[in-house]
Amino acid sequence: MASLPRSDLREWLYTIARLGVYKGVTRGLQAFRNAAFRESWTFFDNDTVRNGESAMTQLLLRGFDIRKCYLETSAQSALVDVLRPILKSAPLFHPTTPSGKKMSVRMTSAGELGWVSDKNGYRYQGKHPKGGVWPAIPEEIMTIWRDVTGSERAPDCCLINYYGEGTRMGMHQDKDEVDFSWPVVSVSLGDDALFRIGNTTRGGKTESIWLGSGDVVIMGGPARLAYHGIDRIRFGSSRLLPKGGRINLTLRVAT
Ligand SMILES: O=C(O)CCC(=O)C(=O)O
Repeated sequence: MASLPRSDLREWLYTIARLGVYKGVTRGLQAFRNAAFRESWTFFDNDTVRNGESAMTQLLLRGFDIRKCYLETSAQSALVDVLRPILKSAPLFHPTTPSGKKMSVRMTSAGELGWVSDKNGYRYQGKHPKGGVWPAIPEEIMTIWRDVTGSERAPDCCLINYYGEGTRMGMHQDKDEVDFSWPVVSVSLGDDALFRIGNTTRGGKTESIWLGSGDVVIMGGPARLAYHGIDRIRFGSSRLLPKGGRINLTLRVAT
């Protein structure tokens, strides 16, 4: 077997060392960023429940009640399965803002009402833009609402957002509902997303947190009318959705 010339060997060792330093620096930066975010998080007592594959952790960031790893992988896959027929009967569409700008995410809804946006404004309506009624909200999704809100009042809309590569959602308030005393419950499936949280008025300091597949966020009380948005997704970070990307469900009491 031919031996590697000394100069090639040196080159290899040098490359490996450089990769090691790069990895170390990246990990350090990530740890620093997590520590900086954590300063403003409130962790609950007994907040971590080991369930064999992940740890459910509950934390509070500016009133946003964030349940990390709320859904195990099998429950996430089961949700994707129940969403398939919904997406077939109420296909995703690209909404436009009232000023005519096309949103980068695609959307559809389940429930008595669906959220739509076009030149006539942001609103809830009883029919898909193509004309059909919205499919019912599956029981698997209702169960999450009941568990995290403890409320018997059912949501009448489950907005389904699909984030493909390079998509985002600008900072906004959810304020097309009639009664803001009901929370909005968000469920993340698929790729990681950088969720930004602001204030109840536009502008000011914001904070961000990565949401992963299976995370649930409850936006109620002081957080109900806080600005929030998705800056970007890490396309391909999860293998839950066959074609990649991220699905976000938001359960809302619209009327
Ligand atoms: O995708 C998300 O996590 C947030 C979605 C959202 O803000 C909305 O649908 O109003």
